[in-house]
Amino acid sequence: MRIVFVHPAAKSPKQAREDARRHRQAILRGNMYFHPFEPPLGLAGLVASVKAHGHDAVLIDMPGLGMEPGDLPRALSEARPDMVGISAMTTTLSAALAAARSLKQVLPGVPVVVGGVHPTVAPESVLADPAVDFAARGEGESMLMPILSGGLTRPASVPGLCFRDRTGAVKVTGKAPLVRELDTLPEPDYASFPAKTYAEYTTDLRGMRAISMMVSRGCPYPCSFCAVSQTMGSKWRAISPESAASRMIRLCRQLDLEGVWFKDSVFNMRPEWARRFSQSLMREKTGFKFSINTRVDLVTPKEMELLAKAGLEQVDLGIESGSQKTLDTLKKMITPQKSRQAVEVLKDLGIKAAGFFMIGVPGETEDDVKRTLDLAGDLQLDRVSVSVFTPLPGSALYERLLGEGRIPDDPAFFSRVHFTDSDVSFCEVPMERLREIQEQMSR
Ligand code: B12
Repeated sequence: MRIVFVHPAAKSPKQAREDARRHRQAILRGNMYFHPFEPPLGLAGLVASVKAHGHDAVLIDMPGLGMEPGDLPRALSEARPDMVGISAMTTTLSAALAAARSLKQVLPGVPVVVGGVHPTVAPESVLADPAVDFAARGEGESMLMPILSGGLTRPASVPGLCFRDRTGAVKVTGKAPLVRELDTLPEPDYASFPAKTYAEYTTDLRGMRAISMMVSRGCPYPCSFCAVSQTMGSKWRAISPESAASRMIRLCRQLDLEGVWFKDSVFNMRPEWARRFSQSLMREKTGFKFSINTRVDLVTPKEMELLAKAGLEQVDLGIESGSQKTLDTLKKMITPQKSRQAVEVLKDLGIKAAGFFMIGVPGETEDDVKRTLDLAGDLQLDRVSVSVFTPLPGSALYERLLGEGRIPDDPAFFSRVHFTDSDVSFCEVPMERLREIQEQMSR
């Protein structure tokens, strides 16, 4: 079987180029995420798994290739798929549906499966489009074996696969089981997308020629704005720390990188894992660097010192707010004081500190937002990302706002919402004012 995967682009190549140019100075000054551009690691993992099962797979990475939507039908027919698999986050849903329609124009008989975050949390909205044959809920690797052995003809036998029955009624099933041992999966196929293009972009974004890597899945924390526990589960699972170190080294050598950017939700969830990872890297003495995401309450001097010795260059922290009331709404289980301490620990060790902030959280007043502005100013971070709160399907705050009738009943809403470029306020502060403060913080 030959599967063609599509990573759809939320923006046209022209818009993406313009945004990249418009935001370049801000990015060089330390603003992350003005123009998110990152490799499709989930799909690259599925490509590797299909190949490991002895089948054939190709990835059409539209953002990475800068592909015009009008060129997709030809690319799809030239790729001669037996099945097309498209990935969709909430913000890329309309682009994913457009890709499904492109396929049906040229190869109407080829089945289309749409998977990823959005179908996992809202499968009905995906199957509402007649161009989509199946919506996949959960981790794709668990569905591949049954699909590759002909499961699309008996979809009820494939865990996580939602479909329409003979009467046209939508059948929604539970999520596919989570992969228990991540070490059993092959490494994502970095040759399936233009890795060098992404590495060049990261050079500006992080001052390091690097590419993203993920070594874990899942998160046990209850943050009310986040959807990760709904998609990847609330148990933290990781490949072995030794494999993480050796994969990192191999990738740096293959792609001629200075280091990697670990995109895991929480890199150092387990102290023992982080210790073994650091020791494995130090043993090899390669000098490659890395950066991680973590929580402020997981920044301890001893662990950070060890990671720094192994090459830790930058830590991205979920600081979010200077208002305790807002942190409680977000269920972050941290205090502004904890954030101050974490940044101090990093600065003392010479590790760069970056902070994610969020304004416009439901219930916020101008005073709450000002506290966030003041905290961001005090911390003197090396890099920041300032978002305006966006309700994400799959998160607890989304469910709450939906219950309160505050989510607009308009499917186009989700292609407009974007953390760094949003146009809807869910708090007491009007959008124009939030935008002003967002700009002030970013400066
Ligand atoms: C890296 C990342 C990005 C990257 C790249 C995303 C990409 N296209 O791959 C970038 C920076 C571009 C990005 C941007 C955004 N992101 Co983001 N991102 C992540 C992050 C940290 C990791 C994603 C990942 O690689 N996971 C690992 C792989 C293995 O999982 P996966 O890609 O979901 O794929 C698996 C399954 O979903 C499934 N699957 C996926 N596709 C398909 C297709 C088929 C056919 C099948 C069968 C299965 C399948 O199988 C895969 C393997 O198991 C997650 C959080 C997290 N820790 O997971 C947030 C996350 C996905 N992002 C999120 C959000 C909100 C955004 C933004 C909207 C934020 C913003 N700045 O405005 C933007 C969207 C921009 C856009 N252009 O649309 C949310 C999504 C919530 C939602 N309801 O959609 C998440 C869950 C974080 C959160 N806060 O809750 N993101």
